[in-house]
Amino acid sequence: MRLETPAKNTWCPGCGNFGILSAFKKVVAELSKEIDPKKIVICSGIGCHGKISDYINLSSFHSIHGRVPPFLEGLKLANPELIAVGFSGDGDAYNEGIAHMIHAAKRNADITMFVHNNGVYGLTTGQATATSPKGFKGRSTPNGNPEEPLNPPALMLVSGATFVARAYPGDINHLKEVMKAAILHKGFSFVDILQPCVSFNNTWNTYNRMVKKLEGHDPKNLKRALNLAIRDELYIGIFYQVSKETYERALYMGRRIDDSLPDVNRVIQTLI
Ligand SMILES: Cc1ncc(C[n+]2csc(CCOP(=O)(O)OP(=O)(O)O)c2C)c(N)n1
Ligand code: SF4
Ligand SMILES: [Mg+2]
Repeated sequence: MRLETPAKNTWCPGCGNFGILSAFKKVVAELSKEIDPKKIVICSGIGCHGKISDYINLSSFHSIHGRVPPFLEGLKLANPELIAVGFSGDGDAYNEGIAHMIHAAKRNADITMFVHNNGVYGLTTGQATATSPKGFKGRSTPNGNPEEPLNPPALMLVSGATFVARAYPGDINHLKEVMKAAILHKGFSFVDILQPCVSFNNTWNTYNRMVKKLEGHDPKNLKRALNLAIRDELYIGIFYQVSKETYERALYMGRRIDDSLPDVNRVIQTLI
């Protein structure tokens, strides 16, 4: 299947989004050997990251700012057979839509969220977001950001996410493996992707120096996962992965007969 689209790519040369797109295309190509790609539905938020849905030939939606999780949750409830994959920005996921992220994690919705975390509102040209470092100078913080940044993996861990990882487009093969594992995970999977924005927050050199691949880590232990998330070293890999009943299963309370493609009306009937 051809994954390219005719859309002109308008990301800045050198943007970390290229690596994310490239890794995701590799994941889709690998999954297509086992899964019909027509079952993969992607949804992106508002921002530079959001253009990814124009650049890959899959069923796709461009949602409103911060609303990727509830969109995918609805999609998944209507048709649990679909594989629901979200792309969001740090402003999109950790500012505008943070409540949706927390509740999707809490209810273990069977969706995947990839967050292009560039620590800045990129499309609107450089305002500070929840993950901008303290002291960050941008359009909204000319004298330096007075706030400490949020820690997304730690937040998602305590919110109930059953798959939490960090990855980096400077290592596309590793990113591809993490993205694939996240998509294959049953339940809420979250990957914070350290995405350099060459125009407004160029972190390539810092990340190349600081990023360390996780080795020999047991992802079933929540306390160890939290310990990794709060450390100064930037570990990449799967911090946490456990199996737990998904929101969709719990909601249908076993009333659905099997996992085959449901007739939407029949599913709605089970809820009434
Ligand atoms: C409700 C709402 N608020 C604000 C905006 C303006 N807006 C458009 S893109 C954007 C920045 C997005 O930043 P981020 O989610 O980090 O994505 P990036 O551009 O960095 O990929 C903002 C604030 C909007 N479109 N909708
Ligand atoms: S502004 Fe930043 S995030 Fe947006 S395309 Fe350019 S480098 Fe990428
Ligand atoms: Mg951003």
